[in-house]
Amino acid sequence: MTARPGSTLSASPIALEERFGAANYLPLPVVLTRGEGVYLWGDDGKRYLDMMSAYSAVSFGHGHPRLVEALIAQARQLAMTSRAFHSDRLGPFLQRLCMLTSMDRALPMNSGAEAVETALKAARKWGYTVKGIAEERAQVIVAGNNFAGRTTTLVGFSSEAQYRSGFGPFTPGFLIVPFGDAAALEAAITPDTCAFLVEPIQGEAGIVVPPAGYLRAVREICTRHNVLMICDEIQTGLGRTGKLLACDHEGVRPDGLTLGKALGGGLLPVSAFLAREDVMAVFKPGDHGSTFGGNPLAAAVGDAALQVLVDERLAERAASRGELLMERLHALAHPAIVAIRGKGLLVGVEIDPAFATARRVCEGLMREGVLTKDTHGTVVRLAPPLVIGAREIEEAVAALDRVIRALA
Ligand code: IF1
Repeated sequence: MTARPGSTLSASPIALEERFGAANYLPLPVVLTRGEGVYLWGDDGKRYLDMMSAYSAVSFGHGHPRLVEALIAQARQLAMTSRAFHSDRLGPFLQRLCMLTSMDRALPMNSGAEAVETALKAARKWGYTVKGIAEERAQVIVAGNNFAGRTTTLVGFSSEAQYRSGFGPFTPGFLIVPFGDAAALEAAITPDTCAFLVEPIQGEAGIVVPPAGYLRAVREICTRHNVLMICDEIQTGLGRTGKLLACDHEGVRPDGLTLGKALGGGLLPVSAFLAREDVMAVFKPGDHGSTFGGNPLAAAVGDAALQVLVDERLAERAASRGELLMERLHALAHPAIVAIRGKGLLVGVEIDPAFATARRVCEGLMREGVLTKDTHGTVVRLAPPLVIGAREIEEAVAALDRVIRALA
């Protein structure tokens, strides 16, 4: 069926996606039309509890009034200028970012992948101009089962065959070591190593928490070998794990940090690469950029999001709600649940594949009015907006209990 230009098909939204879109996702069969707080509504009027908050981009809940107000006010005032000029919004946003994270400087971008690409460019140039690595020889070490985004460079060091298949050749200069193994990291470091890029808790890998002390050990090793420790907190940052940053659980300050997702308040893409003075100093005018990076609208919303995060004590809330969620999940004690992992409100429930796929559990949850996503085939992700109440946590776990019993 080929639509003539200008004709509009009266087909359903799903049919239109299937006819005119790319099949790069396999969404659950639900068409969402509205969101408010922790709830989403389908086009059939059914209400759903959002237990994945758009991969942690909606930590503040859907349509947070203070954030929507900041978006509207700024959109009416000034939205886009490019960085060819200053705006009154960028400086205060960068200041708040740095003050909150104790990092020296911040470079604003849009998507998480762009923030990680920025981090890699900074690390390499720091390697050449500060550490003295020979040109074109810089090596970045990454952790197995990482997820850093979908660009060809980033998938080039992914362990996931599907993320790489058909997209080569890939960017050289990356080395994979096992996640959680500080000794393996140290053994892999050479004089050409400029950085170690690591998620403090691996999201896509199935919510994998490293052994206690791992991040402190990495910090010590990187310091001793003059290797930049770069933490990708795009998924774990901004209160998600019960602290402002997941690194805070071990009192570790990285040399570089990437943020994204919730930084945009669940309203628009906002990300940033933050770094130590001498790392960010490698960027000279014209070295790096982005059409939308640091635009006044993004800066205004990002600044408001950081204020809401602090004012509503959402990191602390994620810690206490996360404890309740973990406690209720462990109480299920169902043989189909082989593991429960996570920290704060970033939780993964591993389902025994002999029992059911995580996708089937998510389909069952959808029928129960709870929306979430499976990851890595066997893990059901439970990562609700940080504004979730205790009652909604209880409801979500009760729904999971019903689904697992029904599938038994
Ligand atoms: C998809 C999950 C995956 C990320 C970390 C960078 C990025 C992400 C730690 C890139 C993005 C998203 C991408 C989305 C699925 C989702 C995801 F863990 F959050 F569930 F894939 F691992 N670093 N994660 O998690 O940020 O460019 O997307 O803004 O690609 O299917 P982005």
